Amino acid sequence: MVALQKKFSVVTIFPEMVKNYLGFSILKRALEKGRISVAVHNLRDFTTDTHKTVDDYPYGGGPGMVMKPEPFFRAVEAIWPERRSCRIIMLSPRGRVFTQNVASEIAEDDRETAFLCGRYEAIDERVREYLIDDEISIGDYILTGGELPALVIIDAVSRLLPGVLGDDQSSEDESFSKGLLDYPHFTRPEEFRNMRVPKILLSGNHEEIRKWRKGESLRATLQRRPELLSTYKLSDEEKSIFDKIKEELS
Ligand code: 4FN
Repeated sequence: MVALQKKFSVVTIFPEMVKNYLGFSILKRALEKGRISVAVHNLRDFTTDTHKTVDDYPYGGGPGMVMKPEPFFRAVEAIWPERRSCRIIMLSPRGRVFTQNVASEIAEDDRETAFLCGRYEAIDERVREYLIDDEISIGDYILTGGELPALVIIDAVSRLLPGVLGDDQSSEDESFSKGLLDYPHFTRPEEFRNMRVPKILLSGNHEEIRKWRKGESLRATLQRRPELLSTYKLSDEEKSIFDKIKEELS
């Protein structure tokens, strides 16, 4: 039997931060089953001075420290001497924004996926210019480092790989993987503090439930994230459900 493994690596000055997150739940299981592997490398192992220096003052002045280029170059050259076998991603607020489509693109890439994580104020520009294949941002906010973004991407990509999710947690069925927000979900009890579960969900009429959920997905998307609808291709059935929803709301 052949089970494919997706290889990730992370280069960071805080390897324990990354390893700890991977020790729980679905990613822990994926690692145990060998569906993914994550090699975490300490950037300080690739310094050459006795103090293991990874940062220095910015040329031109200004606040904060800049990560030196040498440790990143030495790490990449030592870990991936055969550069073509690896997709090196720099996590950075200047990168293209991470979406489900980017997650699929990485999941379908047969190469090992490596992440370079920054800390302090910035990474020396020569790393971006000469060392990386891809530059990705997880969104527009200020962070203290690239470790959480690397974990976000490992998480989103891993759950797309065959055998990582159980049969009852398929990655395809969820509305968002098709580009819409989710419909409302309910579980027992049927009545909780005077709040009832929508009657349709108790009816056992699977066709009506499917249509209700489609309508609720479209309603939530229209009200909360209308920009998602501009890239979503509505089927004929969805168009007619959507027209009714818009009429209700107007
Ligand atoms: N962030 C902004 C503008 C200028 C700087 C930052 C910022 C961590 C090393 C980068 C941030 C956000 C999403 C990596 C932010 C990401 C990072 C990310 C990141 C320390 C230098 C820094 C305009 C976005 C608010 C710090 C905007 N996805 N600098 O956060 O690494 O991957």
